[in-house]
Amino acid sequence: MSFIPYDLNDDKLKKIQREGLKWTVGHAYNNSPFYKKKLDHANIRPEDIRSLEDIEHLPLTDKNDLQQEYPFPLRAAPFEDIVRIHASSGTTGKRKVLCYTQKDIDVWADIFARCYELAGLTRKDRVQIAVGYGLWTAGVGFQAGCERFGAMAVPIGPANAEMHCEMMVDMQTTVFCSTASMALLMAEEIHKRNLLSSIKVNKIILGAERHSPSMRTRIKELMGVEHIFDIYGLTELYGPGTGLDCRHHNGIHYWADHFIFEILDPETLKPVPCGQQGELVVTTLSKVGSPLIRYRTHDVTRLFNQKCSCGVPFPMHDRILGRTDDMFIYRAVNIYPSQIDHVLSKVDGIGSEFQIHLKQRESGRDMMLIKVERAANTDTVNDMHLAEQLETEIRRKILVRCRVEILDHGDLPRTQRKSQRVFDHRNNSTSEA
Ligand code: DLL
Repeated sequence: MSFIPYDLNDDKLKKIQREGLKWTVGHAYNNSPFYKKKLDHANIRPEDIRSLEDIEHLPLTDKNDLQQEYPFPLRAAPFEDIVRIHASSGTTGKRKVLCYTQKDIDVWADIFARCYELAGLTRKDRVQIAVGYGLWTAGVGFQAGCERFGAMAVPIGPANAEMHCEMMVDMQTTVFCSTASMALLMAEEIHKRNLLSSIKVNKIILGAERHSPSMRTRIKELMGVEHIFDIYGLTELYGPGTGLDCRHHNGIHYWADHFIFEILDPETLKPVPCGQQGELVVTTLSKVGSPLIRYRTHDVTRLFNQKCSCGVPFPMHDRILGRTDDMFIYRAVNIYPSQIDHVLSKVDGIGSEFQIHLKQRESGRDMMLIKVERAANTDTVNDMHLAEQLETEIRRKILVRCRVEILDHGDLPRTQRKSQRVFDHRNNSTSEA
């Protein structure tokens, strides 16, 4: 049995999207006071949406809308039909709470099962789930998808490394699912404990945060796995499982029969040509509890128009390259942490972990300190040279001066959740930029 509809073609997909878009706008207009107000304000009635191109007339929705409409923003179904809520913490303000009907939960499990199928799992696989359960969508998403797919879930959550190692050996886990940070933590732990010959993990599925190629390489080396799959998702759009890269790793296939992905220029909010990077904006096609109409994810990526040789009839987007809102301004230059990461990952002799600290000198001038780990099993003799090399590269590529401090491998904290990369100590605030 396949969860991926291999007989889908472009015409069929377009038809599903057109019908789904019309349904969503009508459903939202008739059942959600929030959307009715928004659409009325934009002078749009559901019957105005006739083709896929009409999506551009629809107003955008943003995280502020969700926070202002707390506690049940976007709700478009009666409470007796809502069977669950999930929430994700906004960095500022109230949590974003999303409502799920039973149909939403079922669709989510089905599309998540497609992710496991695309990653090449079989029902004999044993899937160790190391992401959080509870209000966060992560744990329950991975688990429901696993059960729907028919593999065996080992639902541990973000427990300590000791317990994960023990269960990995005893259960003979074959697939490990976590955030990118947790995968690194576990890979290093397995290496430290010399457990490689006692474990059977052959695939890792990771997501929830941006991670660099060097981080993936390090995890692969230490865990001895052939494939690491990148899974994308966000609470507002069911949770994890909206797409995954196949074994060719050319991009993330996303389930375009359940949502439309657009890429907009974050400044002009106009669509960019296919292949150009911009902000991902999502519209759901069948979500009942909390439908999304042109919801701004603030994630930066691009859409690809080439087909993948894996034969999956779904389009692809690039890995998430960063977030429009994690940009910080340093000495009048706009910088994304991913730009720093990109420069670091081109230099030999350093590890994948880094932190960016922004401070203000007494003179009032900003300064940036980048803490980066030396590669594993390398010695300190090159530290000064490495730091100078990195400072020069950053000045050349990002056009700012900074100071680089080289730390021992393993000195930066490892987390089971998402790693914080930017520490802004200016104006006495330590915040994640
Ligand atoms: O992080 C859902 C998830 C859990 C996805 C586990 C994958 C694995 P939120 O907490 O709502 O939901 O955060 C969503 O995380 O907008 C991205 O900025 C980031 N993100 C999620 N997946 C990836 C990924 C979950 N594969 C936010 N690569 C999103 C890069 C990702 N960033």
